[in-house]
Amino acid sequence: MKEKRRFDEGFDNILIYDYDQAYQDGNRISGELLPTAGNRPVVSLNGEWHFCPDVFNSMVRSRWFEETRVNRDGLPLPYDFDFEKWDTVSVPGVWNNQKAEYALYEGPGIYFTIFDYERKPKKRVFLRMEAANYETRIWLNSVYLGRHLGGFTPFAAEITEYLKSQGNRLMILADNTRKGEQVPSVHYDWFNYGGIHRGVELIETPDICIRSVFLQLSPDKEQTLEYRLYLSVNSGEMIEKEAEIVIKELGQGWKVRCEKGENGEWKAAGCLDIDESCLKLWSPEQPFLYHVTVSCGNDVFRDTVGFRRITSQNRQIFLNGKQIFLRGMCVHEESAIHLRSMTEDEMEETLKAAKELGCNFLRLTHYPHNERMAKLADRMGIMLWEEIPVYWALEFENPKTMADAKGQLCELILRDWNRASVIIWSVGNENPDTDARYHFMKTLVDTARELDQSRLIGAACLIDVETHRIKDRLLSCLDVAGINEYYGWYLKDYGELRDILDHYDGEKPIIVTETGAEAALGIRGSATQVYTEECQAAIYEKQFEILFSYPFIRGITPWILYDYASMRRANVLQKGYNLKGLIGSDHRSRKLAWNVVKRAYERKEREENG
Ligand code: GCB
Repeated sequence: MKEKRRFDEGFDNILIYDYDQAYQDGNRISGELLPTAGNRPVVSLNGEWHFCPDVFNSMVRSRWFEETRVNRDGLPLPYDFDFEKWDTVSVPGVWNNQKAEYALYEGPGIYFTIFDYERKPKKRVFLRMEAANYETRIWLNSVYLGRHLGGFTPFAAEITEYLKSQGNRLMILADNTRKGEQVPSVHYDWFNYGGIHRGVELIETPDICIRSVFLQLSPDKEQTLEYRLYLSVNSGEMIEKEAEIVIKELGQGWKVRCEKGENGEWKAAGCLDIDESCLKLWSPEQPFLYHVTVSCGNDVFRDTVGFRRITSQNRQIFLNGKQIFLRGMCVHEESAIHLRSMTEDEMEETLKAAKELGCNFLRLTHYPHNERMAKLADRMGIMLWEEIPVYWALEFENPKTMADAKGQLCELILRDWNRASVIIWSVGNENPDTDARYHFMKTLVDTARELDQSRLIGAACLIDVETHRIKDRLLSCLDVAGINEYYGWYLKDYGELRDILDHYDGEKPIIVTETGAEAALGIRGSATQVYTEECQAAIYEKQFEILFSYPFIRGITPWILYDYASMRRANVLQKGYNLKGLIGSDHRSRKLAWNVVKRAYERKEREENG
């Protein structure tokens, strides 16, 4: 056989332009497989991994993953990699704060680890990643498993047939290059942190694996729970045709029948009768969670689920039939120390700060936050708005962009559809109302509705600042109208805001999804001097005075709880930070506006409760 030589096709791709093609299309690793771990015991792969920025895409271009060190005759070849000798970084973690050289790096980065695994007979093993930014490609023992797009949602790949008992070599290429076709695209107002910023784990299941489970009160039928159960079946013939759903605190269990759909997928879906008068409904005042166990064959999936109904009608929002007002704040996923790779303690601190401020609601902007956040919010009684990064200008006419956005939306919904705290799925933020964008967003709204009828669907829309009207066509498809407005800050005439609201003739309740102003911590002065704490506080006072006087405004989430990094903010005070936080980027120091919001929310809560 002809020996592969340097520059021969297939050995080294340095002379080929589209060397990457085989690793681009197809092989999509999606979040459908194990959107949550289902509380199964997992083997964590978190820890120190070897890392190397891959500035010239050598992992793929020069096929480093093959680890070729000798030729066919066993003679040593030169090689340019040293996976297990490279420096290490923490997984999970963003690479930006792990070494000074990585601080502003955007591009592909290679992660490498070695692990042993004690295989048990008849078990399947999955590699599950909670998120990595943005395009992730995985090789195990030199076998390419596929790629995933989207920086904030989980995905899993079955690795059963490639796994060895010792010395498994796992290579993950995480690439945070900003590209036009991506979601978000190239320009946004937050920091593009790189790396495997959430956990990596192995999950073992029997041949029949419960992929995901949806369980929630029927939005329109009383005394009824709706369930959907999706299976991944390894063997051709499935023996078990029944699954069991048990809700511990109700002392009730149901046997349900699994069927093979036309697409060959095993699933079960239907309704369960319950006595609703015995049910403790989930609410911020009573965040009660039930222990749910679902079993099929030998697989067991566990979850803690709160049951509640969220609806909107006649410009109002109702939780369990009771009219509510959403006292909220926007928040990015970024902590003072771990940046985007927040720890559970840091997430809990965020929720505690929101509660102290008087919030019952948070808008998790502008992308899916860590899966632990919604679990904590379930327990702590904070309602959530969850969003995908369909943000500012995107390639709305590009089918790849559509597929990517849809993929991220589905992965978020499958991951969190049992979280009672999540009351609104948002399909995006501030995109101008063009035909292409309308069709794009409408497809996302339809996708969300098809997957989940137990929540409201929203988006943060723009006001028409020329005509002073709220007329984004997308609003007709939504359950709640999110409106971003920065009167007092970017636009100065509060009269225009009143004009806009006086003429609102829509049927949907409005949530003011953004309003606010910047203030550099500790910079004091007069209320008319931009960037002073006084100026920010005065804008908040005025905004609350106006917004609270319109009864169809049923929620407010000002921008934003904490200052956060954004490279497009470079004046002498900002220094790479968006300073619209009520709290500084240290997550401790509060600005004057904190008290304005706290007082306003206390007053609002008293009013709403009569
Ligand atoms: C917006 C965006 C948000 C920005 C904010 C600002 O409208 O939705 O992501 O960061 O304005 O600070 O200007």
